[in-house]
Amino acid sequence: MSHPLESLFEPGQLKQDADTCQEWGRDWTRSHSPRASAVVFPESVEQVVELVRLAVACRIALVPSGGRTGLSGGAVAANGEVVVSFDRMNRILEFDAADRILTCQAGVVTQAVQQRAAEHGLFYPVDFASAGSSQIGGNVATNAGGIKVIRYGLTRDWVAGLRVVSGKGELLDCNRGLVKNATGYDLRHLFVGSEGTLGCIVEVDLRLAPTPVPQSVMVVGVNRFRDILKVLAEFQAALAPSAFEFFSQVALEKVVAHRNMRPPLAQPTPFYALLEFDSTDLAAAEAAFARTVEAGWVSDGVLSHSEAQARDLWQLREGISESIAQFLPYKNDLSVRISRLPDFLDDVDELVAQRYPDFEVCWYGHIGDGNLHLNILKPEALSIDEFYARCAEVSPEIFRLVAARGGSISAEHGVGLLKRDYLEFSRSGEELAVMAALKQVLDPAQIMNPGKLLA
Ligand code: 2HG
Ligand code: ZN
Repeated sequence: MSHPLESLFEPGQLKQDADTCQEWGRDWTRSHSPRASAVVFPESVEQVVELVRLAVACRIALVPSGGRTGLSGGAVAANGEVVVSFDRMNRILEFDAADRILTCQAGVVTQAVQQRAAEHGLFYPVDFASAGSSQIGGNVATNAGGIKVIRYGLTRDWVAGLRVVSGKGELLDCNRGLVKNATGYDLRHLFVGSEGTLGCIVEVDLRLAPTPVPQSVMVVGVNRFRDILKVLAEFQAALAPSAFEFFSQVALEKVVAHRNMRPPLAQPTPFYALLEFDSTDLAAAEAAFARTVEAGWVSDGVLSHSEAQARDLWQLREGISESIAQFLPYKNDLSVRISRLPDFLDDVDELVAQRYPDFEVCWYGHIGDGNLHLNILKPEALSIDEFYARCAEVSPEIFRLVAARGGSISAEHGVGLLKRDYLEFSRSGEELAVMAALKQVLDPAQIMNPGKLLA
């Protein structure tokens, strides 16, 4: 069947078969069924410009799509949209040693950037479990965070420049890799985290960091939720961790079973904290560990003595999401300021125990950033629809707790389809109106990822 966009593409660059539409029409979420009408694979910036212009003229909705590892449905084409895949715009274009900037197309996989940085003796610090398939354009569109935010910040902090095609088909060259640029609104940051609703990110200039010294990893057992934050404070007073993660015993059991691993400590504890730090700070870390044991916060701990051991310990945290996927979890990705975490944790814990007495609840996350991943696992006996409906009933109650402490209902996974109708818990009416007005300027035909982020 011919397609209005066909004239722009070579054969094989536009696909309409059911398998492709199914595969490229969804991300890692499973709550919405994909219903893409076609998938296009542009190969150049010019093609993206032409594509957007024609889509505006024909009123065709577009869903920009990266590695499709998202967890909020931001890249799901559920309403007959055309998916714009960046899989074929996957070249690293340039490296400038003086600027320490790597320029790449949007479809470059995160791990390829990390590897190329290492080849130049430098370091790309944004990292997470899906780095092997997520793409830079998607990372920028969602301002991806991950496991080293406590030291290195989010994707936003490493974007030195962006080339984007707005929803009107204009090519915008934002910031051009400058360190200093006080010439008005920084449009680059408007596109970071815009989830494909303002245009397509086509090229990115990424800043690279100096390579850190080798890192050590420590996993400690913690009996009480609140004490995890005391442990964090103790270690932060002694050194600068590059990661401070936590997970619960439930989470540990799932990952250990799924990956066929041994538990890290001789005795199970309700919670675990995973720390990563410069191995040159080993003595300071050991002393801080001793103090946390003495204070009664930490029961036991294990330290990596090689890179392989460090990787194994990391698996205990990084493998959780994948290991619970089989339980079709209902996901929450919450954040509050660190200072408000202890009370917030108590509130959420109480609510969850009350409202989900019969569900298994799996806690983990980037506790050092104030970010909790709260996953509710589906009991086998319940249908997915029933399960999601029951969880959705509780969501506003959780989000009210988040709002009461000035937190965010989506710390790092984005809004997409899943969190869209709850955005008012984190953003004011005035803010939402400004966001809608900005979208109207950059995407007046409303063809860019409609229905995501904003209703
Ligand atoms: C992680 O931190 C990811 O492991 C996934 O952000 C979180 O699956 C999740 O809820
Ligand atoms: Zn995470």
